[in-house]
Amino acid sequence: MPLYRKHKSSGRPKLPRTSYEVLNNNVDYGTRQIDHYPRPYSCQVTPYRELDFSERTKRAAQAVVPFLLGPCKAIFIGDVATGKTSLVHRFCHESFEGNDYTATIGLDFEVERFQVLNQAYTLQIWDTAGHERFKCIAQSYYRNASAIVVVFDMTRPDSLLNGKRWLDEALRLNSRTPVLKFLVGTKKDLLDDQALCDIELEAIKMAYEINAEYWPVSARTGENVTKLFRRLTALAFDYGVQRAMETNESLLQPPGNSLLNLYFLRKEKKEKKFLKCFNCTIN
Ligand SMILES: Nc1nc2c(ncn2[C@@H]2O[C@H](COP(=O)(O)OP(=O)(O)O)[C@@H](O)[C@H]2O)c(=O)[nH]1
Ligand SMILES: [Mg+2]
Repeated sequence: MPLYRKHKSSGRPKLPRTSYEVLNNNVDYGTRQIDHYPRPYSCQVTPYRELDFSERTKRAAQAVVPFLLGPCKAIFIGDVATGKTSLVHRFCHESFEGNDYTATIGLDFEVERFQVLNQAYTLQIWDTAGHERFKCIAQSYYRNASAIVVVFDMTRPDSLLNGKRWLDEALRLNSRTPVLKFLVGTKKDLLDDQALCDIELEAIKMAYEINAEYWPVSARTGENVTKLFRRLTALAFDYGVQRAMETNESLLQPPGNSLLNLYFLRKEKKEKKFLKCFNCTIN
């Protein structure tokens, strides 16, 4: 039974997303619109220390012509039954199915559309079973990921240790740089304060070791789930725009123009206009 309701309930909402009304718990369901840089769970446990979108990203997003930034591919990895599918399901469908999940067969992906700084941006969320027998799909699963989310079950410390192995494998098969890394502990609702403290100490150590941003979440209650996804999307957008500008990738519609070109073109136009006016006043 969801603890909130959408303002509009007919079918899956289209862009721009409707906002969500929190009814009786303290979970921020947020929207798919991101205007400010979302905060990390802890400023101490993140390698991504920026407090705001980069100036370049902000200027680019103000471009009048909407630009086409490739989607963010976020892959979720970790031991079986750590809660990957539940986490993705909670974010995409705003519900928790309890024990009704069957292990994901092969892989599955969801697409979520965001508006970041008023630019359309797509998040592809790839979820896999993590069974060794699906290793043959691993290559295409890991390839070209902009974000890697290592998921562990906070009630099972062994799944935290295995997380490093999963990440090494993903980094070996994914040559894209930079890649954003998150370490996400699930099932927070099952832990008392002491158990949470104990596992968080280990998780924080691991997060430093693998250079990842740490988040404890619960798919059951929804705690921190939307915050995590909004943070991931904003970071991926920011890094994606900067990467595109550095590599002069084509971002604009119609294809063939680069974001940088747009700036130079607009700057040139402005300068020409200014010259004209200047001439007018002289004449
Ligand atoms: N209490 C609790 N159970 C969870 C949570 N997330 C997942 N589970 C349960 O953990 C089991 C495995 O979850 P699933 O999402 O299938 O794991 P996956 O194999 O990593 O995709 C299921 O029985 C879920 O109901 C959570 O946040 N809290
Ligand atoms: Mg699964």
